[in-house]
Amino acid sequence: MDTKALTQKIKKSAKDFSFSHIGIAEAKTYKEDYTSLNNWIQNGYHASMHWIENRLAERSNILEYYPNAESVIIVTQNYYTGNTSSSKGIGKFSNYAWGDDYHVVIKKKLYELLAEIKGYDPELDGIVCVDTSPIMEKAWAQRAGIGWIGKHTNLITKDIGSWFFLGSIIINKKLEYDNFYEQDLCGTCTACIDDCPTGAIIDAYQLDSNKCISYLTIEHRGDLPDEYQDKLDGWIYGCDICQETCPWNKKFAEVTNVDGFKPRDGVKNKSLKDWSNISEEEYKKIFKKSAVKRTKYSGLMRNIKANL
Ligand code: B12
Ligand code: SF4
Ligand code: SF4
Repeated sequence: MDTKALTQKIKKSAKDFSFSHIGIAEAKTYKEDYTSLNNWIQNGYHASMHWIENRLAERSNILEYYPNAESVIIVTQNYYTGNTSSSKGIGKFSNYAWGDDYHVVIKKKLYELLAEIKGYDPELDGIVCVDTSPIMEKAWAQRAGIGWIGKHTNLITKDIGSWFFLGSIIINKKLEYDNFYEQDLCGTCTACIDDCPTGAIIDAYQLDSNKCISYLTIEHRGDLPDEYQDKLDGWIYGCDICQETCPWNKKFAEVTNVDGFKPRDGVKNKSLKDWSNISEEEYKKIFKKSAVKRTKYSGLMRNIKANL
């Protein structure tokens, strides 16, 4: 099958798995990935996420990670459920964590997609990545023509805003490539920078994880630094403020077609006081196969206490 026909078949298959967007970029070394990631690490903006610096070489050069890589197929999966947890006294969870663990949901679809496209060419091989693989997913999505990286540092699309996850399949076959997304449609807006309660977006397109509530409530281990103890603003897992305030989401957000992302029983509208009384057993039951497991029971209890 020629490159054009293979590309078309892959795009058609991805659409059948009802991803919101699909784009394809050429897998090669982009020196700017090393420069931006290395600068970010040198400034200490990765905080205690040493797993980022440990795989700097692979993360900033796809050929170090997967030497046979020729093409990166990027998809987006909308997770917006239309729910927010904004009432006072309620424990707030980021939209993305209301339901089933997205790593599992998206990987399952991508493995099925990979199996299908392997059928188009006996020599085609590839790997599936969702979040945890050492690649810079937002940069690849911009190269694959899907959208632009906003000032809050998340990828935004013109049609549905930014409430989506990114996933990819790296394959060993050349395809036809989409054009880099050149436009930056943030314009003069600075809403995300202005509304971030901790000043974590230290400059446009620059996030200092040390100050970010998402980092503090999910990735940080041990006690919260003193200066952030009373700044969590009700968030007990993740933080959505910079996305909630973004005009692209206010105008264009669409509700997801994945039922599994909708809020589970017992997660929505629970007061901080009720959260503070849940046992480890209850925690395990409520968050079975949920991304919230990442912060562990002790981390969630720490976050709840800081908000009381
Ligand atoms: C580490 C990480 C975090 C860290 C650091 C965030 C960050 N900005 O990097 C923490 C824990 C804080 C975090 C939080 C969140 N994360 Co996160 N995270 C990642 C992860 C694993 C790596 C990101 C990375 O490489 N960072 C390194 C630095 C160098 O990149 P950077 O901030 O993007 O900054 C550079 C670029 O902006 C670059 N740049 C590139 N292009 C351009 C263009 C211009 C014009 C300019 C000026 C700069 C620029 O310059 C900057 C560095 O100098 C990715 C998954 C993956 N494998 O990629 C998910 C990922 C980025 N996270 C995701 C999500 C959903 C979130 C949260 C929304 C979750 C939540 N609600 O709590 C928050 C959002 C916080 C925020 N404002 O960014 C999604 C984003 C989807 C999307 N629409 O973009 C991803 C892609 C996971 C996934 N598979 O879906 N995350
Ligand atoms: S996730 Fe919250 S704390 Fe982090 S940059 Fe966005 S608004 Fe600020
Ligand atoms: S809030 Fe404004 S500046 Fe921030 S990402 Fe959205 S459009 Fe860009």
